[in-house]
Amino acid sequence: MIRKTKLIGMLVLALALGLVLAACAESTADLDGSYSWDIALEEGDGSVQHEYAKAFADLLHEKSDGQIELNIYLYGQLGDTVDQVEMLQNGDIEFGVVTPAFTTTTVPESNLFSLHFLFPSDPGLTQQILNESEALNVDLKNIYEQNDILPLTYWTEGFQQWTGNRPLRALEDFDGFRMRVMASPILLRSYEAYGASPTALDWGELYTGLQQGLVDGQENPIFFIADEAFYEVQDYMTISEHYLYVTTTSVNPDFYYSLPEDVRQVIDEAIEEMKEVGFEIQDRLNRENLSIIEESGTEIIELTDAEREAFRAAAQEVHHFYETEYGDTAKAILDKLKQEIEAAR
Ligand code: 6CS
Repeated sequence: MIRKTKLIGMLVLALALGLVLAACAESTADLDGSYSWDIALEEGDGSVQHEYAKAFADLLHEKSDGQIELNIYLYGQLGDTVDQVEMLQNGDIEFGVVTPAFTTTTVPESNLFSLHFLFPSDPGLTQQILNESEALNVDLKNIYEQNDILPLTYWTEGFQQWTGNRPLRALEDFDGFRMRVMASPILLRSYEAYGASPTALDWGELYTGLQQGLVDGQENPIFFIADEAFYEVQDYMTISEHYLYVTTTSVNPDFYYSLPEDVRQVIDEAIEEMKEVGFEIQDRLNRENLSIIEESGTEIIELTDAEREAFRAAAQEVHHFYETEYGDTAKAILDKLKQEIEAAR
């Protein structure tokens, strides 16, 4: 039989253990109310954005002790990439993974992400710059916010690579080449500078466009070329790494600022943790999917440093175009970002 003092001792121990466990669970917010929000993605099932959104939704759920639900809408379920930007601005959806190429009509300054050979060729270093840059996280963010888009974080989905119906190694190979790009004026300019005839097309029409010969080639990260099976209708892929695909996780600012502070804190913490998680997702999916393209019989071309250098040189006039075309603020943001990039190198 357990003696009374021993029983009291056990109760005290259980109570202390309970207190310790409660302290450990401190990172779970006890929110006053429950929330159901929508996030629109620009990509489909199993993509980098989809894996990112699932991990982000799980984090929000965990951190809020089940009180926050994030509903994921894949590309096409709500509209195309440009429609989704408008929906976010109007507050029809709370969150979006928004790639700057699709915001250039309202925020011309965001064209800077389409500049070729701007960021270092080390993705980890680039992610660090994206995390820390004042030009991006203060100056550009302010302009975005004035246009009803609040980027909470900038993150990369990996290097853009070229695919084509002919090998792409040198500027001459782009002569008259009908290149499909996202709807960003700077992307169009960049391929014009290489001598190509670029066209902006929504990616939902890209497979058919390549198949029917409406366009000759396109650029995207490896995971996307594999996911959307562009390799089936292309014979060559060039590991060109001419710029990193950068996107944002954005919110509607009115929605975000109307939330109680503890709810905003949950979002901010989840966004912070997603920086590393997102980087790992894109790294893994770009590495894993390369074999799908290789095994399809697509010829893979690696550019030498000298070959890349020719494109870097040709892209410089587009940097100057950005500086003169979009006004003093755009120029100031790019100048500051270039200084930050130099310091980080
Ligand atoms: O090329 C595009 O339009 C698409 N590419 C990626 C990697 N994500 C979404 C974007 O719309």
